Amino acid sequence: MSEYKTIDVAATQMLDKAKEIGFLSTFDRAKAQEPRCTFGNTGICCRICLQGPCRILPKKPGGNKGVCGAADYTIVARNTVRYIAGGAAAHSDHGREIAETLLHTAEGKLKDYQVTDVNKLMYVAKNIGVETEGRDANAIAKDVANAALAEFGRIDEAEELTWLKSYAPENTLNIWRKTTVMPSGINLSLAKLLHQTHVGNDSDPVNIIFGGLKVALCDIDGQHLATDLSDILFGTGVPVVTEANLGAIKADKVNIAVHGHNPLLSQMVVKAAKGMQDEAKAAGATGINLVGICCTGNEVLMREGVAIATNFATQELAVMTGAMDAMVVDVQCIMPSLRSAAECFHTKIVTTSPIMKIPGSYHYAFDEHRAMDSAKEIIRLAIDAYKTRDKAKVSIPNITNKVVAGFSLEAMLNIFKKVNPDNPMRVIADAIEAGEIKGIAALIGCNNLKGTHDQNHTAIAQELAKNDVLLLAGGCSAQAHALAGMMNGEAVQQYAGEGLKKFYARLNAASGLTEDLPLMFHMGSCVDYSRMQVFVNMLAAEMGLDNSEVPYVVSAPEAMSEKAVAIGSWNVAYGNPTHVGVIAPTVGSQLVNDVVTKIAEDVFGGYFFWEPDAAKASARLIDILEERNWKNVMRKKARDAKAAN
Ligand code: BF8
Ligand code: SF4
Repeated sequence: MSEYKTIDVAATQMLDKAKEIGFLSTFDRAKAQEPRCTFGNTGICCRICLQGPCRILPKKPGGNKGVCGAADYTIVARNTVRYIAGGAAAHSDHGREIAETLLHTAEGKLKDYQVTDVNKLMYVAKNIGVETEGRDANAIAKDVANAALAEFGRIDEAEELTWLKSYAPENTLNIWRKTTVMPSGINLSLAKLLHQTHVGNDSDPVNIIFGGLKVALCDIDGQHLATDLSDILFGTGVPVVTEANLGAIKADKVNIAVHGHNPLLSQMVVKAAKGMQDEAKAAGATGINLVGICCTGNEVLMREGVAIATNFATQELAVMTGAMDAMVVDVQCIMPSLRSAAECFHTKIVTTSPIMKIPGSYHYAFDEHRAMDSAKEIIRLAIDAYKTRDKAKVSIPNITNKVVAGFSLEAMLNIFKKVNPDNPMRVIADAIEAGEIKGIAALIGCNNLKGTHDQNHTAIAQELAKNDVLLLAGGCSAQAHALAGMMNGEAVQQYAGEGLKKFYARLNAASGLTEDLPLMFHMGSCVDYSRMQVFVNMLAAEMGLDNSEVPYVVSAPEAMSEKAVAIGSWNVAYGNPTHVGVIAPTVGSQLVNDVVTKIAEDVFGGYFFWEPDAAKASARLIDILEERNWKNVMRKKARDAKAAN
């Protein structure tokens, strides 16, 4: 057993190397932070005004409230929804940048981008009510981009968010309307929530949580339009075969990692690299090798088949190989410590966003007007760095695993269509109704070194698969499975239960793919989770169920970021039972904790549960699926009996 908190053998090797050279990684820093402050851990520390920090000290006279009189439930609720605000701001700002680029592309202002996926454009346009008949692609794209941009600035509260309204089932929309969590504008909702939680404002925890849910719905809206518009610009993922883990970094090549979330530049890097192999050869390498980290990695994996180097917790370890020539980062989940890791080697850290700079690293301000030129300049920087690489410092773990990925919803439906051409969703509905599979689990979220890196991701996936649960995956969770060799057809034979194996055998026989389907369908980056929700919406419609009755669960075993809190919250509002493998900082208020883990179910059908133990979490997830199935059978019996009378 490794002395480090990771199950990844390649990561362990690089942590040994880090130790040898005296680099203190995030694994050391996580240890140094223990023990954590109980006030912060349970959410009862308030720093919203300068009279703070105020902590809840129940036994001290006057200490059971903050200086202003805020009780534990107010403080916990405010802290929680401010996480949601951070997450929704990040996702939606990402979406807004893509929308601007699509608009400028459609207006003919950008030479390096074009509408790549016209089918997706038509599908989105129709869904959101943009006229397509007899119009050219750029005119339609312009309207779609403008509709996306309109989501941000809308201030008329009577108007609803377009993407949300166009994709959510009527029943769900009505719940949101009744509970007044249906948003109109993203910026407005975010500003209102920050206002609502200012010192001396709302102290009603339930009202604060509902304000938070409204912003969580802005989060999925921003995510959804980001995915749709990225697909339009760069293409919608189709199945790809590649590899994952640090062995994807190659000693004889110029290695460039793309890391972060936004595909606008990384797509250009992939494109530019294809034409620059000779420049790398002239520098003595055998070519250019691109690898991905975190969600930018997922974006270029889905669309271009770029290999995965590693995920969030182990990003510094890609530098520790000594063979990483440049790491190009955009936004979100980029550790500031990458720069110090790079100092041990020749690696160039290249930041590209005006809101994500690291002191001492290279900054190439990304400009959509000269995206390709920027990509080429960055690649040349990497080639120059390669020339200074110290071969004596190179040690790359000889570990890679086969990955089958690229399952956009469209790609999945295409496979189901091979089995049932007229009604692809019936394929899943039949398997559930026949009891062949128990239901569906979405495996999502980050790494969190409060636990062991990737341990719970993989353990929960294995247990669910054994119990015939069909798995969807995204974000760093998907990467955990890929790194561990579980994202391929062999893993189905190794881990799946008999029912799931039978289901896969049917799909494989029909799919027409050269590779067997993998144990989990990698649906993309975290910004792409609307793909999973649309899948559930379609399945609910096919099975004649409300969303909150579908045997579907969500699990984020190692959630870490504010974005994860926002994602979890909209999942709950959508009716999805949502597991989080970290004890959330809501436990400092029994009331708030009960609202999000119990009462939420009565209102939305979805709820959170916190469970750091993988075995217990898996057992509960399976119980939930079984209970939903049982209720659906009972409902059907009651309906049939009524019809017979
Ligand atoms: O958006 S899973 S650590 S990389 S936040 Fe970040 Fe979490 Fe990874 Fe992607 Ni998502
Ligand atoms: Fe303390 Fe109230 Fe200020 Fe929070 S808002 S820091 S509880 S005085």
